[in-house]
Amino acid sequence: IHPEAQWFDEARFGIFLHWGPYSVRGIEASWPLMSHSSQHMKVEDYENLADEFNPQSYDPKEWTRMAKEAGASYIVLTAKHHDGFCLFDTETTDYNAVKRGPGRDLIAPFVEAAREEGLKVGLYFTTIDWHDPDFATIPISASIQSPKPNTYDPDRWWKFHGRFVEQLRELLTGYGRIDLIWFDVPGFGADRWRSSEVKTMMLNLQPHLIINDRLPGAGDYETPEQFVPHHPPDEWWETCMTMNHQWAYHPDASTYKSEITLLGTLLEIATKGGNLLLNVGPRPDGTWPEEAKARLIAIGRWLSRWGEG
Ligand code: FUL
Repeated sequence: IHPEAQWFDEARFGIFLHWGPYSVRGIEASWPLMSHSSQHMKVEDYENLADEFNPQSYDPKEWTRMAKEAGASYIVLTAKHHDGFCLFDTETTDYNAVKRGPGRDLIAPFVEAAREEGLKVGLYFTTIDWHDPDFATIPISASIQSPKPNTYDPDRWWKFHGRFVEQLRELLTGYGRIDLIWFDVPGFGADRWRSSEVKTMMLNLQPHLIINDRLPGAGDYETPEQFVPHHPPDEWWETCMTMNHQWAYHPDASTYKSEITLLGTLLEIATKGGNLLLNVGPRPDGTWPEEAKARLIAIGRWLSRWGEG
């Protein structure tokens, strides 16, 4: 581990953000593409949400100010979720924020704002890509079968993989310093992802970079999802958790956990030596739900009164 990656050891609290065209409908990120989803949408209808995604009130300085006020030390935004929509400008696909609805790169101002606020910057970047025409070649399991199933063809797989690597290169060269890449969905094993080569490339570009454990075989830390481990790992770990019942924005205020529950979770995790990556699903216009803001303010007040500083 690089000395400049040591911040993660004491990070304790980060804000996770799931935001994309799916936010327009208040549906879960990407999963409505699956036929078994109760929110199921046809691929074409789902992908057309990209044109309706028009975040007029997107103010990443306000986002990072709120994260700071909550007492967080890092912040992680979905650069690309499983639907394949890129919030950043990319040469690899037109299904991105510059070419579609927003008409601009949403990652650049986010990274800048976070850096200015003194937060460590993370980008969520999933391995699977249900938009890429060459990705959907391996039925890993019925639950993450692509909505556009194909039979496995190695040539096509490596074409997809080339774009996957290129997108990572774009993210690690176009936005200055990035502290963390948060991969998602480990599957197929390290060979299929050329994980060690990919990791080497990433560290050549940004030597201090931290990588979570969802790029098979390449991770610096473990990522329990939606629970606090009874017996926490000795090594670095981070629980990621929603405040309500889904990762993406949902208008229902009634499913939010209470302030005291969330604070209790944070304290339990801190006591066990881990970090909490607490999720907010911003609204499609770019603002944060009031319910989420109220909880973050309450956590921030408690931390500034009773926390270490
Ligand atoms: C999961 C994803 O499928 C969810 O949508 C979410 O991004 C969560 C953090 O990881 O595996």
